Amino acid sequence: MPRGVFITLEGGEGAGKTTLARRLAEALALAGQPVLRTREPGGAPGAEALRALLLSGDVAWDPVAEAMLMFAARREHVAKTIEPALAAGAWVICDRFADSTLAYQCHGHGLDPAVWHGLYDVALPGFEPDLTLVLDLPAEAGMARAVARGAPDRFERLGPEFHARVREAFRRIAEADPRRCALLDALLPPEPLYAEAAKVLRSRLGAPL
Ligand code: T5A
Repeated sequence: MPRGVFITLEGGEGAGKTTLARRLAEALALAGQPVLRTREPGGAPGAEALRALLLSGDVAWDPVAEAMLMFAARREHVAKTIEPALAAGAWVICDRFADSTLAYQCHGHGLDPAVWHGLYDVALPGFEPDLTLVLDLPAEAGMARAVARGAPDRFERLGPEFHARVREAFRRIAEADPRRCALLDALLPPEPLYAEAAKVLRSRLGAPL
């Protein structure tokens, strides 16, 4: 059984990761490829429990503690969900992964990137995505989508400068690792954005799309 492929989708709030992940998973499944769609934080029972703690908004986490919890959830997710699926030959499409911790906790909230590197080495030694699609969207467009969905609260709580820093961080992550990452214009409507993503999956991974 050939090992599966691990694809992550990254980007700011409302960039369209969930919409694109769903579309890619449907297309791969239609082509006969076993596929698993999952998300972070979460994706395994323990990791979902940590997601509730992290995103409930009741605790103003210390940045190091928050990053540790993100990586604890991630380790649980990889061990219980992602690795078994890859071993069974599935293609795994994951909505956010470790780049989100670098962009949000480090570049957004000011955590020292050395902490991120240290936690990564402990939690996921030698493990990384085969491909990361980085959805690039101006912060104002993300805000407009949040308003259109009637849920601007979290977006507004963090502020426009925070989202601008996160966007810049994702752009730099993609630029620094072009072998793993592809930067996509998330201003594109859903179907053209899917077409761009499918092109990347075909050319880099031989996807049957
Ligand atoms: N977080 C997460 C950290 O701080 N550190 C970490 O390490 C991790 C893993 C996750 C939160 O946790 C933080 C980041 C986040 O703040 P979440 O609820 O999972 O929270 O939030 P997001 O991942 O940001 O999910 P969103 O739903 O906000 O955004 P998506 O998934 O990027 O966007 P999507 O597909 O839901 O679409 C949003 C809206 O835009 C429309 C959709 O219809 C929807 O209304 N849309 C488009 N409109 C126009 N063109 C397109 N191409 C569109 N695609 C979607």
